[in-house]
Amino acid sequence: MSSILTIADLKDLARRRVPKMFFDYADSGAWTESTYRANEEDFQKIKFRQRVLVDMSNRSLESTMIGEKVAMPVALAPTGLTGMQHADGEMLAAQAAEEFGVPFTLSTMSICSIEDVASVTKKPFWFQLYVLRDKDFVLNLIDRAKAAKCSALVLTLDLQILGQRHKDVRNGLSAPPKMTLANIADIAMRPRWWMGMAGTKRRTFRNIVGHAKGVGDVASLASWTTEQFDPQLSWKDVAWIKERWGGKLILKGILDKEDALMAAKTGADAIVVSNHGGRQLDGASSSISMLEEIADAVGDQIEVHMDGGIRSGQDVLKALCLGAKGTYIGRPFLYGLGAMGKEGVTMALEIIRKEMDITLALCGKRLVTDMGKDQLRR
Ligand code: HOC
Repeated sequence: MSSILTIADLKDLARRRVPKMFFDYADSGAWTESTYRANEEDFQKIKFRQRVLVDMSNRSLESTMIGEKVAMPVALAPTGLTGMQHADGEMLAAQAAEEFGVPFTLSTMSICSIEDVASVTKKPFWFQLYVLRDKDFVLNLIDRAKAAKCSALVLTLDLQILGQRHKDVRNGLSAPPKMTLANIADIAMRPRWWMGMAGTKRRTFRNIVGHAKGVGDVASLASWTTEQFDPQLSWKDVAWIKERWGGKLILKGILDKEDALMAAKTGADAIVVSNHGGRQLDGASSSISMLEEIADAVGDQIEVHMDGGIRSGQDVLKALCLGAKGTYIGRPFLYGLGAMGKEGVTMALEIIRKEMDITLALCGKRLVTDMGKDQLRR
């Protein structure tokens, strides 16, 4: 579609095609959404240095994340309820990422299961883990990820209790949606969405079957989280999770230097500087504003990644300049998925790739791996 040039264009289309409750779920932040907004706005405060008359031929965006070769240092973030943006959403997004050459991360709170995604992909994907109180269930999830040959475990540290997202409460979020008159009217206007959903059996959380009792609407999602997630999760738990997993481990949800120093001591392979897309602690700093301090403190001990607020290839480059080895996009790929399924996810990745490539050239660089602090106007 030639009318789609930016992630914002995909967002507009997704808004029209995805039922309001699920579009809002992807798009919302906690409480006043100030951190959600800051994640995007703070990128705009960072300026590149424009350089001229340097060789800009043979450019490359290739890099590595936790030792894995990537077509560009942009992974698809773990996002809950992805299969509600579009039928079979996690399977389609994983296929798009695989074809593009970037990592896909499946959320514990996905609609499609680990096994569903493994059945439609050839290369390993990453699995994101939430730690429930029921440790046997957690061990089982880890073993399922191993059996599916996932190549990294992404342990989320910042959601043992759910940040309140007002839009979800007001919309009465549930997966699948309850068939109220308002929902029927809303869904009826989105034929692509409901025809897709009618054609799949994957309409609720398939990773947590057996623990899904009460997962119906957002009030119960919140109370379910409180009941099921372990509020005593501590640094000690990272050790047994790491041992059981035995593979590459990424700790996601670090926003403070002291926590970053603790994370580096665990022997994990990477941290993700993240505030959960502004969906947890409203009033926390934006991820990009914390990145440099954290990367300076631990970048020589552990690989540093970041997520939150990336809406363009330029944002990715700014994060790399400030010390990230890799980045994650959540909403940009969800907008693509909601707008056009797998093709939309590919389109989101293409948009970001093109923006990165042109910006790299205009900054006078050939290799994405050469982008550093010297490329920014401070
Ligand atoms: C049961 C609720 O990471 C988000 C996701 C998933 C959280 C689901 C927990 O919405 O931020």
